[in-house]
Amino acid sequence: MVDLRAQLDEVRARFAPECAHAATTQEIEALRVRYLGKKGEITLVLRGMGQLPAEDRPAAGQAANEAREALEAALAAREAVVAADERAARMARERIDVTLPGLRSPMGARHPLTKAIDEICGVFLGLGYSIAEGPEVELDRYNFEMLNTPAGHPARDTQDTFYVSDTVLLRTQTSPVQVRVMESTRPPIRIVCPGRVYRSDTIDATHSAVFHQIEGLAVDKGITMGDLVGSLQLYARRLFGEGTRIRLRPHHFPFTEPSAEVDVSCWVCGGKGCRTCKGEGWVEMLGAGMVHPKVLAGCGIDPEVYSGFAFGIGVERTAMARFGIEDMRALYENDVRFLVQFK
Ligand code: 2NM
Repeated sequence: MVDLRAQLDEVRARFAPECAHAATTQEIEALRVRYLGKKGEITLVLRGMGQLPAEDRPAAGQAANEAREALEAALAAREAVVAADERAARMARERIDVTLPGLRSPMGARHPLTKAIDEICGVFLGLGYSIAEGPEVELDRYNFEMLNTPAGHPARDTQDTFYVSDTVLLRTQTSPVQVRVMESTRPPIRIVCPGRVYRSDTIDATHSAVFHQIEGLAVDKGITMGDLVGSLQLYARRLFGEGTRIRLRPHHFPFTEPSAEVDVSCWVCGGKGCRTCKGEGWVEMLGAGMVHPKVLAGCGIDPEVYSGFAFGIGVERTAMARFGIEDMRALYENDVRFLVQFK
């Protein structure tokens, strides 16, 4: 009995410094196996119990249990310290600096053509107009026939127009949208029709086969050329500055009578003559006219009762003028270095 207790004390004495120096959870686990495992030191001492007299066994058992519990407690205490140290070391090692600046997504910008469309439409929305849209692949009937542009007219030539079939084409203007609205709506009508149009043009600094137009239309009783001039005057002032003037030169369009080309006084020099207006003092900006009675009648609107004016604005031309862009192709190349200049 005395012998067994001495053995246990000897084991505990060896265990104590080992436990105190165990530096990792693995080392602690190895100690646990070596001292408390199935073939561990304590277990080996307990094997000796069989040789003890029966009356000594309970006390010996109790001593062995005390030793086991003491070792367990020491291991658990050491494990808590080591695990805390390991955790602290790992936290330090895996530390993430959340104050580092992130990766910035560069801010995009609206395309200059979109900006021009929004600005132009905005002026007319402010005058009570609505926006109307329609198909880019159109019937020849809406694009030409109903706009008083009969077969044989030079505009209908395959040299100028992309045909999909004999009767279907890519619209060359957005006026077919206006025809569709006039067909389906009773006056008063006040609409602007922005959109993509197609012409079989050779591409250069001022021409593209795909470009954008905004056409406007006002139809009501008693609409006159004076309304046309006043509306376009207001439009020019809003877009190019309050001092801007307009002038009308007689022209011909099949769908309007009378028709005019409309110039805007140069927004750079104010009309004195400069590089932008090529010394003219005026820059050609749009086409306009009073809707031809045949066009109104074709859409079921009585030209004896109603009259209207219409106009067409080139979006590319306007964007180039407003933003000082010299080559139209820059609008289609989508070079970010160009586009970010119009934030
Ligand atoms: C222009 C010039 C003049 C125009 C005419 C019509 C319609 F449908 F009412 F007949 N829409 N757009 C028009 C008139 C377009 O573009 C240069």
